[in-house]
Amino acid sequence: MTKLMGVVNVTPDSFSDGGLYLDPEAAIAHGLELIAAGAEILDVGGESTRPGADPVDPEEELRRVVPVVEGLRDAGAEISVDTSKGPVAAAALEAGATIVNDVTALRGDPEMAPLCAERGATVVLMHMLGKPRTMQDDPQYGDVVAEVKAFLAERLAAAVTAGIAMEDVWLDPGIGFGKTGAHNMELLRRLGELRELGCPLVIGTSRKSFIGRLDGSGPGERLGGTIASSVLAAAEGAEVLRVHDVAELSQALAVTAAILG
Ligand code: PMM
Repeated sequence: MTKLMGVVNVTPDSFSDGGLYLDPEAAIAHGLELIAAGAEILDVGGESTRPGADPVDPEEELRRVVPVVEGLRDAGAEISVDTSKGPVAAAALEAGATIVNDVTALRGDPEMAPLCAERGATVVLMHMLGKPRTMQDDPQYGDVVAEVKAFLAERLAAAVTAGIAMEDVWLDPGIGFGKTGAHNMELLRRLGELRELGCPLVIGTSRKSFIGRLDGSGPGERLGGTIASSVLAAAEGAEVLRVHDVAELSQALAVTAAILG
């Protein structure tokens, strides 16, 4: 059964919800709503990874994330921290998170892999070509699926070498992270090839610009495209869908499961 990972962005500048939940009380209330709507995981993030975003100082990121993790730790969902910084992950794990969602796939901070190994955290390894600031400047691949798969296989091996159990690794092709619309479609169409790596797949299409490039919609107008892409990913075997609109996706998945059995 596919799980929903609800997005709790404690940032001023995320592309679809930046600034809405910067206050910890608002972020916690939002997280509770997402759990009530069917989220089994909450992904708490204090640094935007949108194209062109500026990096955030670790102290500021920690200050945003830790009170929210503390406020949600016993609310009925697993807590994931969306960070590539070891000190932020360490503090979030201390505060009750059990999953580290690292969009750099453990390349951003040499302390991250040993930390996750020592704490026995689940780790999400995501593919990204380049860095958020420049990743959408003309990304190029030969065969995008083969290259993303080879990258994820290499990062999985690096994680295992660092002492992280293979059972604790989830993989994510990083929809929108250094990819054109065509690259995103190709990855979503051929998810089966990524499943061959033997780890659960996390997919995040929620409100992303590949949807807007198809029909000109803005970030707040992409629910239909989010549902279509998420349902297809679930049907292809994605275990975790990272979404903003948990209630709507929960219904879509229930209907999908009822039909597919
Ligand atoms: N997308 C965003 C942020 N973090 N993490 C993973 N594992 N996969 C994603 O696709 C992903 C992510 C960008 O979305 P946001 O700015 O709305 O959080």
